[in-house]
Amino acid sequence: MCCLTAREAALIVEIRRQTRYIRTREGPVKRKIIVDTDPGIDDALALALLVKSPEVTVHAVTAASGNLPAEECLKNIHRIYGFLRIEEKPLIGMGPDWPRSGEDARHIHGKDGLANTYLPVFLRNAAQPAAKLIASILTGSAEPVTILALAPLTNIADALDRIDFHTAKVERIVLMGGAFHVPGNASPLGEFNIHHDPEAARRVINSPLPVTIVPLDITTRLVFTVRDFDAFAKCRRGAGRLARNLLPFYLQAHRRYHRLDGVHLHDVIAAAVVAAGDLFKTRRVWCDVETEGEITRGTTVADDRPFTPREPNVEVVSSFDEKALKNFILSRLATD
Ligand SMILES: [Ca+2]
Repeated sequence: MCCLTAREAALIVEIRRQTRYIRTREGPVKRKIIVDTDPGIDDALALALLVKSPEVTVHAVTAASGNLPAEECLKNIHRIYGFLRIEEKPLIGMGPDWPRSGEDARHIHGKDGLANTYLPVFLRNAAQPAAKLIASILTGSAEPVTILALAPLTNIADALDRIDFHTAKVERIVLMGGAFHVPGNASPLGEFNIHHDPEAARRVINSPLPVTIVPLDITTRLVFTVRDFDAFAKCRRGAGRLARNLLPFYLQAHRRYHRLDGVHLHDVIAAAVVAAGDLFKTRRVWCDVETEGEITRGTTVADDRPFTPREPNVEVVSSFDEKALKNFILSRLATD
């Protein structure tokens, strides 16, 4: 540029700046997402998969009470982001710190929620109230936002109470929860996330927003075995190392409590629905949550009658390409 005038050089810099901008604008659109989560081993791997997925931008992560009280889940969010060495942190929120059902899932996820690894908490930034944070993002965002709910729906329901459905920028809510034609994992028919706060689940499912449900019927269809864990054998850091650290404990818990020689990565599959939707098929159905039953409180009911008078109110993931999905998940996680 030594032969150019200052004005010509400035013009070239401006053209290059605009060219970069245009390329960015013309590239694949990144989906902006909020993750509400209660880490949790499968939550941790879902977050790892999302930060390794160029299809999405994790704009905010909020902690919900579920597998552990929200304050401990918040600590685990910081542990996960610290372990993954993610410099660009999302906005962080935390919900009410009291499990409504009084039951946690430390027997599946470990006393610390992360396989008793007690990873260091590298950094803590102040958490905002989850419902308020979610509502402010949905209200103020220029582009549509996808909510990925990986925990009991307390925070999401409270956030929906704070927004105007006509103006809020919600692309859809993808929630891991419910069991329609398989046994529950928190009661005979109840799936943990719905069973933990049935009233919140009912409010979300019956909201006018688009809701996609990823039920146990789907997440238990894909089993990851020790042989699959070989994909992480050479990972020394990052997502693959996190998987190596967490999965042996998770496997033992599945052997002990589910009589399964492998693991179900429920929340990872829900994350894949957001990052790689082409791998899944869905069906429209009417669904609601039982909040009264003596034995069935916290269960999801779908009206699958061929001539039901009810209008569908949700989309339920109904099938997926098993081989492609497993390859997608393992390849995204098996990275440093
Ligand atoms: Ca979870």
